[in-house]
Amino acid sequence: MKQKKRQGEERQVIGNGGELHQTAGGDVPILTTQQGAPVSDDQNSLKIGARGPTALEDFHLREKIFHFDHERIPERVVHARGYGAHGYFENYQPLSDITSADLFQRTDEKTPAFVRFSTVAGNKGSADLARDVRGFAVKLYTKQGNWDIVGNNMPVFFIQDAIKFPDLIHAAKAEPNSDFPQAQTAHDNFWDFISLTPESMHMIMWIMSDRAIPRSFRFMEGFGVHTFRLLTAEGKSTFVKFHWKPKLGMQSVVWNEAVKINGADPDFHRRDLWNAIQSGNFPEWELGLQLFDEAFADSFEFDVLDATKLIPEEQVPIRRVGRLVLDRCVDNFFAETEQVAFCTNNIVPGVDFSNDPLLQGRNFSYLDTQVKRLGGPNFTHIPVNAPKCPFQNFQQDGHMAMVNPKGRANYEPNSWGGVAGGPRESHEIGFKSFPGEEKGRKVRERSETFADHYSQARMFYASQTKVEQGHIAAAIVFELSKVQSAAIRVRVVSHLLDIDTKLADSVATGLGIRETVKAATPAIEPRKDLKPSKALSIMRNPPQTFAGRKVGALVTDGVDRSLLDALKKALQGEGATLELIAPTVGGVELSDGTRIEADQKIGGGPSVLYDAVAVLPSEEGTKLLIKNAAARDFVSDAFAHLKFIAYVSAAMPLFAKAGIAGDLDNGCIHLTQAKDAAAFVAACRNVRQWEREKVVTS
Ligand code: HDE
Repeated sequence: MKQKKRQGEERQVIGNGGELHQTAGGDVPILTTQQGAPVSDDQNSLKIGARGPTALEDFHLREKIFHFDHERIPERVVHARGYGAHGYFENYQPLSDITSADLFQRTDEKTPAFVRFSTVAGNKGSADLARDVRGFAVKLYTKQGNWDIVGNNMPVFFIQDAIKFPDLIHAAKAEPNSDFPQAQTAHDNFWDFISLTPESMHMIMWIMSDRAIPRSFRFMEGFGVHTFRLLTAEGKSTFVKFHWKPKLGMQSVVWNEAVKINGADPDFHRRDLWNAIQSGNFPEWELGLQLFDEAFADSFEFDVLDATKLIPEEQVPIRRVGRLVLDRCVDNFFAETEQVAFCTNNIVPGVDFSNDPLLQGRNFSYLDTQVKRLGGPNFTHIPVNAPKCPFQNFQQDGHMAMVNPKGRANYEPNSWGGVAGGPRESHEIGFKSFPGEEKGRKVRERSETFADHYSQARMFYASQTKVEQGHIAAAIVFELSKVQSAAIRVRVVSHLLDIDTKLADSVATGLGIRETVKAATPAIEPRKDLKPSKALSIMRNPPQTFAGRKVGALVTDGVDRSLLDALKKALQGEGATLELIAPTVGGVELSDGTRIEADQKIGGGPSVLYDAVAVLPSEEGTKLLIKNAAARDFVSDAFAHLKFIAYVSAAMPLFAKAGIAGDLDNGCIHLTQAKDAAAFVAACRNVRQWEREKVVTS
């Protein structure tokens, strides 16, 4: 069967669209220099005699090496590692009663979008499963300009004032003398800063929770974090917080799994996004708005301008207004994902900023950082950054100017009249800021309304299931166990005491702290009356589907064909996929004598790469597998990571050798006939067998 060409398999010739008049045979174009001169020999530089010196006039050699020398641009100072894709936002209903933003005015209107997901601390080549916040940056190419919602997968942030951002990031990244650890906050500098910055405590609960190790981008929520404004055509303002809700639900990995995925497939998240899009399973999120007015803002327990606080969905429900679909991978990573320039200051008529001091600082930072990264003021001309609506103004020249305006008028006012005079402002259509009244002394102060640092940290912790609370404690213990200074470890525990004494106790025990730790003195007494919010827990919002997930089947020669077919069919019906892991990638012979190729060799496809596993060897095959350490790890890790496991009787000796035969539980489903495959897939909807955690961590 002829395979459909996947994106990226075709090659496009760069150029001004002229005819390809010279070919190297068939459709193959002739190699040229950047100037278009055909190249006769790309294997040898020009020399004076075969063993002589290289001639300076070898313009092809010089151009090729010069260009190579300049291939790198500065990586992003934060969010260096990221992955992007194209798609669209589809608006459900006109929202003209709350905003005049053009993209929200018409039913079912699609607005092109580009999204980049990222980690924060690691460099461009770091691994995907770092414990970290994920960036969730969305560029919407609206008909009235580009609107960037540069958000994260957590609704709060570490700090309240932009002036602390360089300190936070310096502390979080590798220590400057040693340049390690890479992409990890488990080191002294980070926890030193955190332990001296109580405003970070709410975010610390998030970052130590399973939200910081998502299964992939497709299973994360996104948040605009700050409070923004929406404005109607009449100038009426409503405060808003932006949310992205994943269609497949939320899912995370467990920590031990994350550590192993980083070794087995450091590109796990980007590969997942790429594969999902390439296979036509387009990732999707709904845009949710939390809308509230000044009266609510005044009555809310915390300041809506404080980015270390969230507004519980139970207090201000989320209105879902449209969906974001990612349906196209990039053609070129550098041109699109690396060069995309998100700026919080890119907003459109109908949206406005709030006075959140973090947001105000960001509005300076993003524009500035793009000039550094992309080399000049014309980064807006790069295709991924250019608006898809007409744009015209009197800005000109500079490095790499691609679209200087034509004509004489390059200033305004001018008297050249009509089209020759160039564009003019429009009070009716143009962007208008909310005319809020501002007054006050010029001060360097933190508002008293920002002083509560523990109440919402407690609320977040209280909103988690016991299992999730256990993960938070374990993560803090893990990180602080890497911190060499005992004083820092104790200082962190002193803050935990203000959040939850049981949490503080379990961390202190996990760290082996024997002294009595005194609670840190809070700036104001933390509240104990905040109700837990169900929406904050991943486990309290189960996906109820196994769609978009992947099962790994460990197979050998002699694997039962009818079981394998039944499994494949059941997974297909659910919208999930199956990969085969075999002794060689060449594949195996099925019970009926047919051959089937494998996707992975044992060892190359460890069970951490799958959401659930099936262990389907023949009796003969099992005899080989029990001698193979990677095969034993495959099953013991799947068990330890609480995965659902389908198995055949023939696999029992492997389980015995891996030390789990006596522990098999409800999450381990015995496949004896084809219809058992459906029961396995139904069980997989729960994603993990959480009850097993007691057995594997005791
Ligand atoms: Fe960023 N941030 N940030 N940030 N941020 C950058 O801009 C900054 C903050 C976020 O995929 C930089 O283009 C300051 C909060 C994302 O390209 C830089 C402050 C949130 C991305 C910058 C913050 C974010 C960035 C580095 C404190 C969540 C990646 C490269 C005031 C709401 C965008 C770049 C992409 C990137 C500055 C805090 C999200 C240096 C000064 C809060 C998703 O400009």
